[in-house]
Formats: sequence, structure tokens, C-alpha cells
Amino acid sequence: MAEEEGGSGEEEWEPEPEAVRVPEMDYVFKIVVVGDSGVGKTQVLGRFARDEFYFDSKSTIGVEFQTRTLTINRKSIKAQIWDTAGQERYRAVTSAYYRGALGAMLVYDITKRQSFDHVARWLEELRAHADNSIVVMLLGNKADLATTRRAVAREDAIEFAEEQGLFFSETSALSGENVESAFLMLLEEIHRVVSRKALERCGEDAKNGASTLKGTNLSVLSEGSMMETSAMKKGSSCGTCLVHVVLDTPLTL
Ligand SMILES: Nc1nc2c(ncn2[C@@H]2O[C@H](COP(=O)(O)OP(=O)(O)OP(=O)(O)O)[C@@H](O)[C@H]2O)c(=O)[nH]1
Ligand SMILES: [Mg+2]
Repeated sequence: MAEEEGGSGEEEWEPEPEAVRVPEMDYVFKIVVVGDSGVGKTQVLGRFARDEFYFDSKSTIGVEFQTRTLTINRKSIKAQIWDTAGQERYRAVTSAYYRGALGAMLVYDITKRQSFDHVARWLEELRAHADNSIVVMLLGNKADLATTRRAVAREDAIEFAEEQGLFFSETSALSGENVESAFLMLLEEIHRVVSRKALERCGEDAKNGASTLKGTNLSVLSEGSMMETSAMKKGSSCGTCLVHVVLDTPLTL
């Protein structure tokens, strides 16, 4: 089911335009991974995208992305996940990294208190550069070391996540524990958000007398970040779009 690919973002910053032209794809969701150096961002991503883990992983330099395609709520969704260096000196221009992102994994290491103390700073950066409807999940990684080396109480992280309106999970890239479920939860929430936005937009178009969306991209949050190809293919009218979205997600209107 999973389609995997990767790339170096050093010369290519934007979500690859090719991705949105794949005919069977319903959505492309860009997700960014942030957090201190060494917390396991690259390994968490490697576990999700390719089911791989490396003990001797090197610090990321610049920006890279990997993708995985999966089906959520009967929609084919390509998760395009961007990984950058936690080390300041290797970090790339931040606004370009965050542009078009619909979701973020904010990772800390449960064995390193400092990495949790820095989470607030990472969140500020996200809020400064990303779209304000970005869905953020806090990940306490290295949960396999919880019994011997835990330095951040689960309750502290839950409290912070609740205060800040974040999703939360403890993961282990090493064992794979919760990695899949965390990404699925994030992707499902993104799908809910974009479906709701599409619905609102349809409503606005209907109010403004627009009769059709034929030939237009339903780029809901920002250009390149989401594309409803099925709606394009069918040349759907707003009415169709409404039906499509309502059937697709349990929204309260
Ligand atoms: N025990 C354990 N080690 C992990 C886990 N995830 C990552 N590591 C190890 O932690 C180290 C750092 O992992 P990376 O994924 O490279 O960390 P990063 O956050 O990408 O670091 P930067 O690229 O420098 O920002 C590596 O030695 C990994 O093998 C985990 O879940 N459990
Ligand atoms: Mg890395």
C-alpha cells in the first residue's frame, strides 16, 4: 500500500509539483518535523516512511523529505514529510521550510529534559512561520528507554499539549511503538481540517453565486499544500463538492 520516495530539499524547497498531478491521488499533505538535534526526527520519519531504523544516524544537514501514500477515510493521501536539522547551524531558511505545511510533528526526547524545555520555542517558530491552521502533534520519542532513562514525565507533556491544543503521543522509532498511529492521527486530523475548509469555501462560493469549480484547484490553505484531484477530475460543482465532503467526513454544520 505504501509508496515511498525521498529527496534532498537542498535544491528543491517546495512540495514537488509532480505529486499533485498523479491522477489517482486525492490529496498531498505536507508535514514538517521539528525539534532539537538528536531527538530522533529522522529516525521517526524513516520508521514511518520505510519501516527502517539506524542506530548510527548522522545529524541531518539541510532539508530532506520522504513520502508515503496511504488510504485514509477512503481517500488516497500522499504524506510528504519534511525533515530538517535540529542544529541551528544546519537549519535552512525557516519560512520556506514551513510554507504549505498542513501538519507538524514536534519531537522531543523523553530522556533529555532540555529537548522538552525547548518545545515551547519550536512551537513559537511554527506559529510564526506556518499557517495558523496547521495541525501540531507533540511526540515524546525514545519511549523504549522509558523505564531506565526517562527524564520527562508523561503527565508534564500531556499538560503542555492540552494547554497548547496539541495532539500528543510517546513513540519509539527503535521499536516502532506508536509511530504509525501518531502519523495516522495527524493525517486524519489534517484531512478533517481541509475537508472543513473546502466545505466553508464551497458555501462561500455558493453565496457569491459561483456555479462551478470546474478546472480549478481546491487549494484550501495555501498553494501547493492540498489538492482535491477527484473534485477536479469530476469537474464538480459546488453542490457535488458539498455532497462529497459531507459524505466523507462527519462534520457538524
Ligand atoms: N533508543 C532510541 N534511540 C533512538 C530513537 N530514535 C532515534 N534514536 C537515536 O538517536 C540518535 C539521533 O537520531 P536522529 O534521528 O538522527 O536525530 P535527529 O532529531 O534527526 O537529529 P538532527 O538531524 O541532528 O536534528 C541516533 O543515534 C538514533 O539511532 C528511539 O526511538 N530510541
Ligand atoms: Mg535528523
